[in-house]
Amino acid sequence: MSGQNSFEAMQKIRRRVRLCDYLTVAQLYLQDNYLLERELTFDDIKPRLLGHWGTCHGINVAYANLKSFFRDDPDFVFILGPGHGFPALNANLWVDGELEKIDRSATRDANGIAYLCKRFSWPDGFPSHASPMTPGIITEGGELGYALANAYGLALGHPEKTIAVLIGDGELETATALDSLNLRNLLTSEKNGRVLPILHLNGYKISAPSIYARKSERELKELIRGFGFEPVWIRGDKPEHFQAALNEPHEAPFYILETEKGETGPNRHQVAHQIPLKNPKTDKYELEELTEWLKSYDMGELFSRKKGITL
Ligand SMILES: Cc1ncc(C[n+]2csc(CCOP(=O)(O)OP(=O)(O)O)c2C)c(N)n1
Repeated sequence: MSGQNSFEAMQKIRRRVRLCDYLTVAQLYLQDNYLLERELTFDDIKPRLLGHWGTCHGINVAYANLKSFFRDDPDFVFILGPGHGFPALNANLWVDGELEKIDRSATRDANGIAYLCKRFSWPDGFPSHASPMTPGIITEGGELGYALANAYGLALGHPEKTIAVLIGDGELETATALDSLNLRNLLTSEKNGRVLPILHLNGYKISAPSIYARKSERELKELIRGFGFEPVWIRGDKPEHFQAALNEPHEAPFYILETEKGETGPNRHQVAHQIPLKNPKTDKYELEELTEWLKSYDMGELFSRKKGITL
């Protein structure tokens, strides 16, 4: 159950994040030509763009790093607070074959990619937020605040479990999430599992500055210490930093994953909470930007019709 710090392991995490970032963008925008096998046209773009991009890269980073570190632990659980980042979660579940287990059309091949992308935010398809249709989801992911409480609930009486929980910095402004930090005091017994909170400090709640991102590093760390945790800062999306943080021995760690909202996407000067390019169906410059954005992940190196996924 320990992390593998080899160069290959880090490359694998990076490649998985790139693959899931690509699939996230493809779900948000594409209704055809999912692998960019010909030039992207207006017809390839969905008529109604509905979903959340801003939080997704951070989710993909957290998922890939945790998956790599806890890969041998059958009792490891990941809880996602920002359920609006559903295309990222769905991409990861598709990559792992979890989606296919409950939905036979979600095969890990080109047909499955078409199915995943076309049906995201589509009538009778996947909703735009995590929902009980999603493997492993027990509550609707549209309402922020309950992730940490759910994590402690799951840990109760389950000493074998390790539960990592990603909490948005906007989410931590809800009374429910903030007060759930006190639950640590109730679960110190060895009869319970371990909860690993990860604050996703991407700076914004929708597109306004989050309170926690405007505190100084020292003030935020003091706040976290006040709840009895040891703050462990993870700067940026480099797997080396994430894996090093997971490898540090701490009694009660509270990870702070600092990313830039909308990272790896366009329009980085604006805060891209939902759809960063709004008109690629009608604006040829935006279509070009979307093409460049999708190409930046070099999907051809990560997936081919013949070989499938190569991580
Ligand atoms: C209880 C609740 N209040 C408000 C909302 C509306 N809402 C959706 S996303 C969001 C911002 C979330 O910010 P954050 O937790 O920082 O996530 P991220 O920035 O990573 O998207 C808000 C306020 C909600 N979903 N649930």
